[in-house]
Amino acid sequence: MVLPLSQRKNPGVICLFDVDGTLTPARQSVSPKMLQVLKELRDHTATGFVGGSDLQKIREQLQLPGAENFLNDFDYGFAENGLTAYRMGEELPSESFINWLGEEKYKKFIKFCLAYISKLEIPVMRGTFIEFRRGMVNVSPIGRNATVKERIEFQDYDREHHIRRDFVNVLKKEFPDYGLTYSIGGQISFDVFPAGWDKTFALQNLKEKEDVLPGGYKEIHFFGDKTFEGGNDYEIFSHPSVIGHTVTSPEDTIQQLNQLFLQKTS
Ligand code: M1P
Repeated sequence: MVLPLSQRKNPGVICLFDVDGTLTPARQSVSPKMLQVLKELRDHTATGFVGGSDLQKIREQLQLPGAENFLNDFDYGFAENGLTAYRMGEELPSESFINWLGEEKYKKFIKFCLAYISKLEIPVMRGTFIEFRRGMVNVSPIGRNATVKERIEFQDYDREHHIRRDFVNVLKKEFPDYGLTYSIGGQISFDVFPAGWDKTFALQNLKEKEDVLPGGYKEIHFFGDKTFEGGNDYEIFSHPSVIGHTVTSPEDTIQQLNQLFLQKTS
């Protein structure tokens, strides 16, 4: 049974988690051990995930085959940096990237990206170079259809040749007045969204009524692996209301939770 927020061992404390590299290996499934730790943690604090990917992809990663709706395993679920938001399994109102930017500006931007990608010289190109999402657009020079092996190879290639970094710099110069933020969060792509629509966007949904959680949240912890400047966890990690924790892998996340909240040695 899930305890009401006010009856957790540390009421007013919440732990938020990035998904890729923090709760799961990049684009892979969560382990049963991680799910067990998160379940135990929920007796101590409120919990939530804050992923850059859309809900469908996060579901593929956090919901094991045959399991019930994974949104019920967390108090809050934030996909696309919080543009899609759930509280206690119920969807909250959301925003959209296309409404914010407008069709004409969006088309100009996409055409430029596709033209730029068409001129790239990289070892492998697959399909789905641009993915349109509710709260952002995701741009991938190799294409989102790349296999796990091709992803890793691209990531290594990109570390040496800075394909994504250079692409982002060109976009910043080409569209200086668009008010966009670029975030290299994963292995093969970067996310583009309105300035301020980074993971801090999710924080506005953490306001609880006095009768549900007297005094609201006093400590917001965030765990992420891309907490460096330019990484997609950086803004929420360094937000003044947030206590940020950098992790190196899902195993490290478990270890830190054991030390901080579960009083276990792993
Ligand atoms: O959650 C981190 C990133 O995961 C994916 O990135 P990639 O496919 O490049 O590994 C994407 O879903 C991206 O939007 C997200 O930020």
